[in-house]
Amino acid sequence: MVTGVTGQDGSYLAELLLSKGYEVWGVVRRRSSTALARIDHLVENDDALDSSLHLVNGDLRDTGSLLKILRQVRPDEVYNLAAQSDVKVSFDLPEYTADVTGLGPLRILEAIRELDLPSRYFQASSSEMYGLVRDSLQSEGTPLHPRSPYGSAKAFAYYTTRNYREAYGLFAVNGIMFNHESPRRGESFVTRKISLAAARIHYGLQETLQLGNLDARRDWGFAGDYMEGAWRMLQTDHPSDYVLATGESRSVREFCELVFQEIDQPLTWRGIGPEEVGVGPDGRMLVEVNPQLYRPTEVDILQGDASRAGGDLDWQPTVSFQELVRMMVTSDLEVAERQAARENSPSK
Ligand code: NAP
Ligand code: G4F
Repeated sequence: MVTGVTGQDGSYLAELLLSKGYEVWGVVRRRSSTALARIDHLVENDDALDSSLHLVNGDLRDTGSLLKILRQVRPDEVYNLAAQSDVKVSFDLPEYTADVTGLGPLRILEAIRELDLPSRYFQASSSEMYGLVRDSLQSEGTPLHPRSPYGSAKAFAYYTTRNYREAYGLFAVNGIMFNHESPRRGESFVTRKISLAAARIHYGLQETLQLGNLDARRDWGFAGDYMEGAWRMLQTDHPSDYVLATGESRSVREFCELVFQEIDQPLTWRGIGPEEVGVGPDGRMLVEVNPQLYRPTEVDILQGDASRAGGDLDWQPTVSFQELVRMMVTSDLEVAERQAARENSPSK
């Protein structure tokens, strides 16, 4: 059972599980329009695979739906990837975020316990919980200091997962995942926002890119690698929590620089703080800072130590930072090319 199957991670995890011959039950919440873009290829290929993907209606805010699915499916493994996962949005929707991202996991764990299922449970925990970081490299033992309603909700879910393991003996684990990206990343997250904007600028569809804090640093890896790690965590003999990270930290500014290099528009930075802009080789302003995109409290730097996952799970990231940037820009150039073709089509 995979919650959040329509999200970035859910699509990679569903692919991985199907390739291993699993029968996958993906939980989908009700939308007024389809939200299946990321898994369309899996649904369509259903017949071509030995295993299969079933989609069921459910919502992390609705205990009854979770109980019904768990009772019907009796899954061997539950991957809880669903969340209101946007940190900035969590400041605007704190109660909603606490409900989905914090209480949602509790509802699933309580249902597993209530139904007395032997299901193994994976919780998508987040490096955002470290917040105001206490160690230069964050590992499983680093104290938590959340800096957003999202981080606080994830911390509640993290402790709840541990408590259900200790109190009731459930096989319940936290993957403490640092930022991971891909061409399927949601467009509001900074990496995808940059790669898509650069591609659109390349095709003349957009003039400039507005960003918030350019100095924030993140440990960015490839989403597919992190879902391999999630799967490995449920195949161990003893349930335990693991950090998944690359160990490298880069700034938003560095990410921007590499992306614009990929489209042959190397940036030069001018000005400081809210006045800072990034200009292209011909002096055109391509990037500008918009202070409205700053957060009330920021997580300045994240850099993870995944050596425990390396030792116990034999897990390593396989995609470098440069490869990740190239992968995202290549994909978004194709997206923007299609958008440009539509803009220029005579029928428009
Ligand atoms: P994502 O693309 O935002 O996907 C979130 C998924 O949750 C979507 O399928 C969404 O459905 C679903 N969802 C949201 N609210 C729901 C609700 N009330 N009931 C049921 N489903 C709901 O996130 P992601 O990047 O794949 O991340 C997956 C998980 O890992 C999340 O829990 C996230 O917080 C966590 N995480 C992510 C990262 C990262 O860097 N990506 C790092 C650490 C932890 P719709 O498609 O209908 O919106
Ligand atoms: O891409 P972001 O929105 O990701 P953030 O806040 O690190 O959260 C992501 O990673 C977490 C793991 O650490 C996940 F748990 C969470 O679900 C999500 O996937 O922002 C990254 C950084 C921030 O410091 C932000 O202030 O980029 C900075 N930033 C600068 N300009 C921007 C922008 N972020 C966004 N989204 N949009 C901007 O224009």
